[in-house]
Amino acid sequence: MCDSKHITEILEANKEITSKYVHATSRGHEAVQIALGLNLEPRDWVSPYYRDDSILLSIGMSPESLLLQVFAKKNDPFSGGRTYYSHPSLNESDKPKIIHQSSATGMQAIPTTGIALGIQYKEKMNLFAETELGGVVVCSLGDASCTEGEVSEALQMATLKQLPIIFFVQDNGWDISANAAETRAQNIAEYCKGLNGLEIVSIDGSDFEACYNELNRIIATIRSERRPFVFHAKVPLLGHHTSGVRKEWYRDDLEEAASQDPFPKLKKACEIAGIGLADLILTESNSRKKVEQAYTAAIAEEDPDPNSIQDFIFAPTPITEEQGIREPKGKKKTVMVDSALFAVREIMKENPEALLYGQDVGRRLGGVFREAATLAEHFGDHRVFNTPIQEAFIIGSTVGMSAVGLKPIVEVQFADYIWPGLNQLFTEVSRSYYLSNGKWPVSAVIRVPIGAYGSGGPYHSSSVESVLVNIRGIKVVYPSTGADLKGLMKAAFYDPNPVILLEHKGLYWSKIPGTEGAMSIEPDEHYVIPIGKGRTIQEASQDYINAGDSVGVVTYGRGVYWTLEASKTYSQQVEILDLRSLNPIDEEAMFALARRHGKVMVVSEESTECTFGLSLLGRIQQHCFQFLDAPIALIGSVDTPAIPLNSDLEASILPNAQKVEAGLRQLLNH
Ligand SMILES: Cc1ncc(C[n+]2csc(CCOP(=O)(O)OP(=O)(O)O)c2C)c(N)n1
Ligand SMILES: [Mg+2]
Repeated sequence: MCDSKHITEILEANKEITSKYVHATSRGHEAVQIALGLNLEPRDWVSPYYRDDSILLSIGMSPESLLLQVFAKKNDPFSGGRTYYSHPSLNESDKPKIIHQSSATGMQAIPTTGIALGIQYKEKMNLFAETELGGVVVCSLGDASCTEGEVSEALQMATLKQLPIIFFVQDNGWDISANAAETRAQNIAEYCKGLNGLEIVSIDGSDFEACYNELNRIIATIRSERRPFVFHAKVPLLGHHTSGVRKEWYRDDLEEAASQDPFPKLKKACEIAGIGLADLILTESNSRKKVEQAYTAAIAEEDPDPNSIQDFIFAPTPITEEQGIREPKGKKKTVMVDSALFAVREIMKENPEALLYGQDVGRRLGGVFREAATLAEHFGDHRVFNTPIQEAFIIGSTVGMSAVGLKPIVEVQFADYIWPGLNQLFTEVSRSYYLSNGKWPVSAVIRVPIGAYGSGGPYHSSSVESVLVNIRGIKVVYPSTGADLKGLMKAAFYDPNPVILLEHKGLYWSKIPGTEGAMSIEPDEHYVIPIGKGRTIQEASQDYINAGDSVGVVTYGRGVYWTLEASKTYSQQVEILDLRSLNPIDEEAMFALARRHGKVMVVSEESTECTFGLSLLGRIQQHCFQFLDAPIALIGSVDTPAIPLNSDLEASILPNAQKVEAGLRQLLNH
């Protein structure tokens, strides 16, 4: 507690220097944080938030290691200078583990509950070593963050599934400058009363001994009973909200807060317990010296190397080449949706760490497209299960699942409903590997049925790839055939990074005339396609190419079929490249195509404004300008906020073979 207090004091005394990078400290919250940290073991997991530096000290981090983060130094043990003070990520064998912690308040609740879900699964499947059994997960939250929607999703799941987790809430009554009276109708203990099966404990968080004993009891209970708790601690906030937001600007309760300072309370308790004053004074002065030395040492450390900025964007994947048999002999063609089903079945058979969850994927239905049919029967309800309507949980929980060594395959029911999960995808999933400086890649396969088909209407038809490819740190694939879907699904599974699999619903059964090509002979079980490799679907004849009378089309998804149909008129003149992966992208194949033909068309189902398709035009122009003989054409949907329901309206908005054909004609005539 001395170390923690002295860190706050030294940062404050040197604020001109230390507030170069924003930071917050635990001053006032120390007692309950240390009570927690001292009760945790290496088999446990904790997600501290930005005010939890006392948790970090009490699990064994040294003041110097923390101060390295204040100055964003190279040897900051959490992120190597990439993220702020007290935003930990830790994977050391002698301490509780910490997944990457973002700054977004409350957003750690879902990834952390994902850890607990993963632990429960591993216990059921006997996948744990003896020493890992009985681990407890702690999700630390500020009181104000508890009003956020995602926290409710996490509480719901933790309670529903009876997970071994503590929601550890430090209630200082403040949400920066907004107070409890204006931001909540009740505190978290009152709020959680309606959750059946969640035990709630409220406590004075400034009383170290009471907190220690209670947490000791709760943790022992969870180790044997495997069920969730809310631990609600009332605490005073004694320091500033952060280095940048100063308490004297708006706080009206400073005197009252000071009266609850846990530091003199602990000192008094020590005295009562018989620790001599001289010992206490010595402890304090030793701590002050230690923190001063740590401060001086940390400030003198090296900054990170600017050449390292591209380290840890993606973890290396073992799948770098196409392998296995794409078209085994003697097999009949299957529809695309079945290729996906067979791929998942093979994956789950081979890998006990694989599990599948999402809405309606469980036993009763097996997915609204029957894309997971029979999987629950095959593998059991613990491996294939329904979730509530919680896209944020579905996506964000993969962070925790992956951290405990599992390989989750999850599903968002329709691309139109990925938005509630987008926050987790951006804030947590995509940045975990980069901001933890390579400690926590997130291995997840996220299946997303996408695209317009058969009057799906405005909420079941959208294309969303432009938004997804803008999120760096995730891979995005968009296969157009069953064989590609199977090969890419396998590659996604063995990839240590998050991969979004966009699966066009109109291609699932090849019911749309002209999309029969999406059906394919099912590749064998070893078949994999490296992510980032396109495929030539159709070649042009060399004579036309030599005569400068050919076009190269770059497309993906349903665009492949519009282009195939349109190019019937110009047989031999049109080469089609199916990208298959949208991030990373096969630039090499795309640029070679542009150089070969000099005339290029991009076809996509999205609109032509501010889209991925438009960005392809930019890339090709940037790299192949001197080879181009005509402006690059872009065929996409008419630019509207949604796809209307009426079938004529839908058809008018979407590209089609005629539109592509007209574009090809124009290009060839240029
Ligand atoms: C999602 C999100 N919205 C807004 C912010 C800005 N912000 C940072 S701290 C904070 C208040 C959080 O209060 P609380 O959870 O009670 O924690 P405390 O700082 O009081 O310990 C806000 C609004 C943020 N970091 N994340
Ligand atoms: Mg607060």
